[in-house]
Amino acid sequence: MKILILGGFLGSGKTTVLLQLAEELVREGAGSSDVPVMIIENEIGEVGIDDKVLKNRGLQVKELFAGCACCTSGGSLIEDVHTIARDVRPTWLIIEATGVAYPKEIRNNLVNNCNEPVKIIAIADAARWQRLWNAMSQLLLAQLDGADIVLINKCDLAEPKVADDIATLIQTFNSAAEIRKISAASRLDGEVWSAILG
Ligand SMILES: Nc1nc2c(ncn2[C@@H]2O[C@H](COP(=O)(O)OP(=O)(O)OP(=O)(O)O)[C@@H](O)[C@H]2O)c(=O)[nH]1
Ligand SMILES: [Mg+2]
Repeated sequence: MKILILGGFLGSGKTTVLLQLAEELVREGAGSSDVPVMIIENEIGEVGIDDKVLKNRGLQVKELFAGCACCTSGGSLIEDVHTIARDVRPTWLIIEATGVAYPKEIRNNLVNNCNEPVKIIAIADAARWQRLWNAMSQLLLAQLDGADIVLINKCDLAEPKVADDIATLIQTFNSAAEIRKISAASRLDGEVWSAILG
């Protein structure tokens, strides 16, 4: 079971990416008897996953609404991950972090408590980057810290130069991260999936 943590500031596009990613994984896993993907949402209530949308397209996605999988204590998250690993063992487990979580801490919790590979996909919001940067640069950077992939999202709403500058800044901060400029509102191309899943 491979674990992906989807992190990034409130409203950056985590759920939008997640929906496309889940569909992609289901498509890839078609024909296999394994459950291709399970999803843990950090928040109950305003969850954007529309199970019916996916199922109406003939896709099977199991969902688990884990409630508050707090990134600092991590207790209920770890329990849920253990349960999923034991009872379902999907090929992929995707965890959408809350918009104020630190994905690196979630990964540390998982790595210390579960024996599964964990990757962080962090999403940056190109449309609101400058405004957020002016108000809370530390939080933005902390949310990108340790990310394996950074998706600079909403590039349809930003000047190309703005997206390039964000990419440069993030690469300086996190030199190991693979960075992709995307617009999750449109269909993402195969290269982005290869970067995430490869
Ligand atoms: N124009 C544009 N809008 C986008 C894009 N990606 C996401 N959005 C919109 O941005 C809003 C927030 O997207 P979500 O996917 O819900 O963001 P989130 O990070 O899951 O939000 P929280 O879970 O509340 O933190 C929604 O209205 C999306 O439709 C994009 O690439 N371009
Ligand atoms: Mg969301």
